Amino acid sequence: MRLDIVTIFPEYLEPLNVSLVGKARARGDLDVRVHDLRAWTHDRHHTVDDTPYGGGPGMVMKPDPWGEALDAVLESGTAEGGAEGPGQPVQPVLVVPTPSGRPFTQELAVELSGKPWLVFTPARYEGIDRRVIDEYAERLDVREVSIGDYVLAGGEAPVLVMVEAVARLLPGVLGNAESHRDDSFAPGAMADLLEGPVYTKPPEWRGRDIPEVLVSGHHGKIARWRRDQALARTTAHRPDLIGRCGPEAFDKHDRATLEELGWRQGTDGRFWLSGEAVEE
Ligand code: JD2
Repeated sequence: MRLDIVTIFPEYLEPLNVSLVGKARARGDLDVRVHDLRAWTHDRHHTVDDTPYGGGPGMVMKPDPWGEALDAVLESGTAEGGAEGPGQPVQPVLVVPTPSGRPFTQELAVELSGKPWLVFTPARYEGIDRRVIDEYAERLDVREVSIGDYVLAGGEAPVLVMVEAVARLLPGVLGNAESHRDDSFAPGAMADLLEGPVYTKPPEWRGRDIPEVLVSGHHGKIARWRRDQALARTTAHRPDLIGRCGPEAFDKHDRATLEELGWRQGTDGRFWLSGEAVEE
């Protein structure tokens, strides 16, 4: 997979040299190219921003540097050949981080991990002149995405987040293809519950033991205990995930556990939280 990132802060993307993504690059499984947007400015001050039309606070990124940068990046890769076969023109998916984008989810990470080429445009200031997105949306698959409901100062941290989420799904990158099936939020994972606690050696630490069941060797009981822990944690931190599940997501023991956690089943089979069951 090829990734291009255009930014005024190339050094912000240094973490892409480390750990899972860094190793995937070193192996040649990932071709990451970081570009300095200011290379496509032509004035003495390498200006990338200007005041907003209509007034208001802050600055907006000028369309010209972005247009020249994106044209150059697209030009550099449109004859590489991908899933369509060798020599076929490959077009990237353009991923635009913005607080007003659609939520970046595990489902989108899975979809993007199947693409041969992604181009990211992390902006600063109040974002990029709208005409740039409209222009490339006529030629490319453009995804405006947000990594969560909080306001950052720019798109570089979201790019680090998204690249890590996508890269760990690439064949060979995690080392173990099985390892991501149970992820919280993986589509079709354990009914989309949060994961419960995990433990390792030593068996006693600062007077704290491991839950007995985990050393019992009883695989059925262990699976059931983990499921109950997942239901409890999801009730405490993300009750919305349980509320949105249909009744078929839960077996008889699940229903008993949910009832103990304060859930009641409505006439439509969905669960709702009665009273004050959420702790912490
Ligand atoms: C960004 C800014 C417009 C306010 C480029 C913020 C984001 N989940 C997320 N929160 N914030 C961002 C994000 C992404 C790109 C930019 N800013 C600052 N722009 C209004 C603040 C500029 C994502 N993804």
